[in-house]
Formats: sequence, structure tokens, C-alpha cells
Amino acid sequence: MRRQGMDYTGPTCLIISLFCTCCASPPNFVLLFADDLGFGDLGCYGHPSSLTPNLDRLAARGLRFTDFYSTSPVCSPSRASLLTGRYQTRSGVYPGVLYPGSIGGLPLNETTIAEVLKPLGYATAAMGKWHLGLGANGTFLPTKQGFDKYLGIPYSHDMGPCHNLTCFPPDVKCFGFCDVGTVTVPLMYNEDIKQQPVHFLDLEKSYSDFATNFIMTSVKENQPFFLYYPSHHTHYPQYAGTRTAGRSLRGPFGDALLELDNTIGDLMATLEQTGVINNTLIFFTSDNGPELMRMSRGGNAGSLKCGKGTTYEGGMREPAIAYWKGTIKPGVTHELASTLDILPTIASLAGAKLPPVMLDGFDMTNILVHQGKSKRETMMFYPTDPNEIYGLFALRLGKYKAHFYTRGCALSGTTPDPDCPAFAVLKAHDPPLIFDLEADPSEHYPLPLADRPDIQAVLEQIKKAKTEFEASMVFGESQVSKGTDPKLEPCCNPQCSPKPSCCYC
Ligand SMILES: [Ca+2]
Repeated sequence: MRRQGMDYTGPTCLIISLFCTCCASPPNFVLLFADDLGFGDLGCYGHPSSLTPNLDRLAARGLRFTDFYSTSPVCSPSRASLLTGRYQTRSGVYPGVLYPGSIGGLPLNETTIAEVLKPLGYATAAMGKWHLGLGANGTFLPTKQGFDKYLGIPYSHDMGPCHNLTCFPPDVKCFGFCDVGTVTVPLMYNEDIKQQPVHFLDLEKSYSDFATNFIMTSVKENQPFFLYYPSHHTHYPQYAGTRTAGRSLRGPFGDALLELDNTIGDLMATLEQTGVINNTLIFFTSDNGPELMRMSRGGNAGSLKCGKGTTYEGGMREPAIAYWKGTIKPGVTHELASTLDILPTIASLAGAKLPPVMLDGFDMTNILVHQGKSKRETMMFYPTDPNEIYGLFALRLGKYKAHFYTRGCALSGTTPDPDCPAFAVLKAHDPPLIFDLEADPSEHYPLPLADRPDIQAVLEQIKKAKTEFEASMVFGESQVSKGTDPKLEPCCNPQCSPKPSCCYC
């Protein structure tokens, strides 16, 4: 296999001396994004029965983050921020999530990581769960957002009738409920429906093959590449093909996680075999915290409080691993970082121009390559339904986090902590609840303010940061509030009747 190489000299080189000196070709990027995977779900984050040998190996040989955040405790907004480097309130991907018939999506004038890289000649592909909209005639699909190719389910795989939801082994019952009255879940290739309903048990192999082909073709054509794999794992309902079903110690959730881990192992093998492993940054994280309402099949936030749907740590602090053979030294970092920072970091490493918009991310190169300090001082916590009246629910500044509002969520039900489920209704805190996340990562013990001028001073700093940030925030038009139209749901047999049940090919 030929070594990747392109003319990479000139002014850009000054900015990107890192890879100019070491590799003389722009790096490849593989971005792996798990779904509803909690802070405590991976073996390398302390789970006693998860089998994640490939992710554990990446963590052991790469950089593992302890203080890494997504921007939302639910799927669509978190994905919007990951791909744009901007809080979801700016792009309008809120409240909650998009549906199969949603009229809106991630606005096309937002610039995604793929669109940042395209002008430099990158090959770009996405596979897996998109969840940033379909719209009329596929307006919002990945192929309209800078990705050359897409294979996947464009939304959550529980957004379809139950008969489409496959459990494996067959004697394991599907758990809970799913959406009825919509089309069966489709598998799309670019803008076309390839299967409807999707064959879940073969799906991971399709992704693995798609990724292998994409990487091999890119290397053969001497093109740098960006592969984005937002996995369906470990979102409910969990499934796993024959390679991993029944093989974990942790039941269906563990099998689904092991299937994702296997795919990551396949990807690593392909990167090795094609000779580009030394020139590829692999970044793994998750979109939001565990769906604790699914009980033992809902993931695990480890030592963190509550999970999906809440602005406690369990809702938004995520496992995160960066691996780049020969460039990133093995270790653990406690630096503050976020999915928001991935776009600026990739742009910096590739020598790409940043989009001319208000970005909320910071370049993490110093953390990744030099074990250095983060440029990020704050992390903002918006609820699932942000609005300008309430503003931020919480703000982290350094090691301190202040909650201005707290609220439980049905998605975090079933835990013994009374603050997590839906009956923990919205509560305003004045003064805010303030926690030292280094001493108390579980947010159990709010710091007293009386006779503590040091904590009072921290709180004043947090309030100032909140005021400044909120003054900079212009809420984009809500895309989710545009509603749904059943006619927009993807159907492999568009003229058929009666819908949605006839959309079955
Ligand atoms: Ca999710």
C-alpha cells in the first residue's frame, strides 16, 4: 500500500508544524460516538463486567479523559454540537430530539467537521446514527452536510414499530416499549433506502465492511480521510449479531457494547494493515449519559449523579479516549474538555480554516500532544429544553460546578437517588448549589456559603461567567419545534398504502 502523501507546504505548514515535521501529510481522523453510554460503562472506566478489550487497549496506549463533557443530556443536540463546535442553542437543535417525520434538522448553513475538512481534499464518510434530521427529499442527511458517503439509520433505532426491533439471542425478550405508528426503521445508503426494515443482526458487519472499504479506498487514492461513526450502541433496545450475542458477562447491554468494541477492533486492524495508523487520530466518546430508566439494561454513570436527560454529571460527563500512535503519549488527563473542542482540534491538526461563526470549542492539541493544559475554563449545562428565560441550568468553572436549576427526568428514573427521576420537579436554587467536583464528583455535598468567603468569591466568578456567556448566546430558531409531518417519514415504497405499515420492502 502506498504511503499517504500530498503537497503540504506553504503558509498552512506554519500553523501545523506538528504533522509537517513528522509526517508530511495531513492526518486522518476517526471519530467514534457511542449512544447513551455512561461514564461508568467501559472496562477502562472501572466497570467490573463490561468486556471492552479494544477500547481498553486504546485507553491504555492513548489518552483517557476524566473530565470530558457532551453539551446535552440527549441525542440530537449533543450531535449538533459535536459536528459544529457550537452549543445546540445556536444551531437550533432543541428542545429534545428529532423524529422520523421531523420538518427541521441541523441547518445547512451550519459548518460541520466534514465541511471544514472538504476544502483540503479529505474523503469523508459517516456511518451509523445520524439524528440530525432527514427533512423533505433528504434535505438534512449527512450527504448534505459535507459527507461524501453515508450508511446508517438516520435517527434512533427505537423510533419504529416493535416488530422491527430484534433481540438476540431469540430467547432474550425485548425490553420496554418502542414507537408505534411510524414507518419501520430504514437503513439508508447516501440518500436512498437500502433496507426497510433494517436487519439489525447484520448491521454491525455492514458498518465494519463500509469502514474497511472507505479507509482502503482513501489510502489507495492517496486521500486523507475523516470517518465519523456514531454507533447505535448502547442505546435501547440493545441488539447484537452472532459474533457477540451472549458472549459478554453483562447480558444484552454488555453484548451490544462488545459488538461496538469489536467494530473498533476491526477499524484498528484496517488502519494498521493500510499503513496509516501512525497518521490517524482516533477519538472516542459518547453523546449523553446512561438511560437509567432501563434499569440493568440502561448503562451506568459510575460514580456520577443521575444520567440521561439531567444536567447532573451523569447526564453529560462522558468517557473519552484519544489515540494516535506515536503522537499521543499514554496517560490520563484531568483537563476540562468537551465535544465542542473536537472541531477546532481537528481543524488545527489538519490546517483547516475555522468557520466564520461564533464557536464554543477550543483547540485541544496541547492536551493531546503535549500533555498540556486545557484552554477551556468553563462548561455550560443546558437542559433538554433550553430557553432564554431560564438560561443555563448549571455552569462548571474549573473544579467548581454551580446548579442554578435542577430537575430529574423520566430517562433517569428507577435509581434510588430521589433527585434523578421525573418526580424531582424543576427547582430554582438561589443561592445556587455549588460543588467541588474534584473532592465530590458525585455532587452529594453542596458547599456551605456561610463563613466561606473563598466559596462566595468562586460563586461570584461563576455568576460573572454565566452573565457573559448568556450575553453572547443568540438562540437559533428551534428546529424540533417545527414539528413533524408523517409524509416525511422515509418509505421504501413511497406510493404505497396504507402507511406506515406498507413501507416494508
Ligand atoms: Ca443518546
